[in-house]
Order: sequence, then structure tokens, then C-alpha cells
Amino acid sequence: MMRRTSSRLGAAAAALFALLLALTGCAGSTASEPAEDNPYGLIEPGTIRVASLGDAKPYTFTDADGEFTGFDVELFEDVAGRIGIDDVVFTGQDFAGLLAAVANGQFDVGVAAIGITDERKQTVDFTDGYLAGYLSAVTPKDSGITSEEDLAGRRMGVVQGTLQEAYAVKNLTDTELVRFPDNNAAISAVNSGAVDAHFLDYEAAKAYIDQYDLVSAADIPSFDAPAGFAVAPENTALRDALNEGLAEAMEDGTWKRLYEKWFPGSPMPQQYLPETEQTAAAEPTP
Ligand code: SNW
Repeated sequence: MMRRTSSRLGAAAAALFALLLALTGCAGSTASEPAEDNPYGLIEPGTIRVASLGDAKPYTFTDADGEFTGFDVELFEDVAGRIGIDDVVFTGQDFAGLLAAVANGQFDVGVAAIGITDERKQTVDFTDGYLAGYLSAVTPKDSGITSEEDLAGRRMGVVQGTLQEAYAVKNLTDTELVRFPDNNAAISAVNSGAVDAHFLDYEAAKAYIDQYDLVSAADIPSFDAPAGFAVAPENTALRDALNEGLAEAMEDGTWKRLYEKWFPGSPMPQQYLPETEQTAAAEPTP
């Protein structure tokens, strides 16, 4: 008798306990969620929403199935996994609006070979750098443009808001700039003859060179503006966590593996390799 009673009591207690657990679990997913459930201040806890580009191959681009991929995409997914987030949602944006969309909270992060500059730091915060390369002017083989100087008197495309635009405005004052929303539109204009050249990132230039039989007329170092992941200025917890993940990905050779996968044959920068693999050679040459 006693046993039966106590076992009934036990069952009732277990049911009550389960109910309490369920209630607590429920409370955990309401809007007034405690910060410890969302330590990185994400728009939706457990998911990182990323503003990116669909046509900056091989940095960030969409494949035949419409999935985002590329060096920056895979590196970011790896780093996000290290801070415990496996659900990363990429969305294509125009570059010109990308940093503002991160700053005003439409996205958690911006990932698109975005060079870190003081000017951009007025809008967003950046993680540490993870890529440092060149800005390249691509042109048809028969354009007669074979140097930066040859761009004088010519029409050149730039994507609005890029460092290429800023460089050209400052240094290529005799070149007529034509602003485009994205690389695909600018390369179409090169191929149709509407512009004589397009100015974009080195690896993306390489991809278009291979695809359309173009050449690079000039490769201009942009080592002083290495690419970083952009986060809203107030979200220091996310930035700090990403920095730790990034450092781990560099130290364990993940960064190097992805670099070799996406940029085969390109000069290997030393500063992002595991410490034991770094040599004295400081900067890559194209
Ligand atoms: O400053 C370079 C950096 O050194 C590396 O080569 C990757 O590209 C850069 O960050 C420059 N990227 C451009 C920018 O930040 C264009 C970005 C884009 O078209 N996705 O404006």
C-alpha cells in the first residue's frame, strides 16, 4: 500500500516538475528574454543574419543553386560555428547600402571583402582583418590600356561605395568614372564597350578575366585596408567573440586551407598563417 501511494505521489511530482520545465522553457523564448540567452545581441537568437554580395566571386557569390559560397562566406561560417552559431543566413545587398544596413540593425554582420578604414569606422565596427590584397582594373585585351596612366582620358566603372571608387576619385582624376550598383553590371558594360575598364578587387578581377578573356591593366596594393567582418558599433560582444574565433581559425590552419581552396596560385600573405608558419616575407606580390 505504502509503496503504491508513494509511487503515485512520485508520478504526480514528476508531472508537476515536467510542467514547470515546460513553462520555464516557454518563458525563455518570449520577447522579454534575458540577455544570457542572446549573449551576442543577435536579431534572432541562434541565427546570424549576414549582409553580403552575390557577385563578388570568389569572395562572396551565389552558386548555381542560389546558395552563398566563397572564401569570405566559408571563413565566416567557420568562425560563427566556433562561437556556437551554425545557422548563418546570407542575403545579397548592393555594396553601397551594406554598411548602413548593418549599422541600423537590419543585419548582424556584413561579410563582403570589406576593407577596414577610419571613414567606415564612423558607421560600423570591424573585427580584425582577414585579407589584404589589391585593387585591379580589368579591361579588354585590345583596349590599349596596360597601366594606371593609360586610364587617363578613358571611362572606367566602379561599384558605388567601394575603396576603388574612393581611390579613383582621389588619384585617377583624368579618368571618367561610371558608377555601378554591382560588379556584374559593370563587367557587362566592359564587354559591351560602354566603359573601357572596371575597377574591382583582385580575386574577383581574376575570375572575370578568366570568364571573359580580359586582362588586368593595374594592381594597386590595398594592404592598409585589410578586409574585416562589419558589426554594429554597439555590439562589442559579437565583435569580440568573432575576433576570438577568427584568431583560432588562423592559428589552426583553417584560414590557410580556405585561402588555398578559393585563391589557388595567389601569393600567400604571411600575417594570417599559424605563427609557426610565418616567415620574414611580409607582403605578397601579384
Ligand atoms: O582593401 C581590400 C583588401 O586589402 C582585400 O584585398 C579585400 O578587398 C578589400 O577589402 C577592398 N574591397 C573593396 C572595398 O572594401 C570592394 C568590396 C567589394 O566589392 N566586395 O570597398
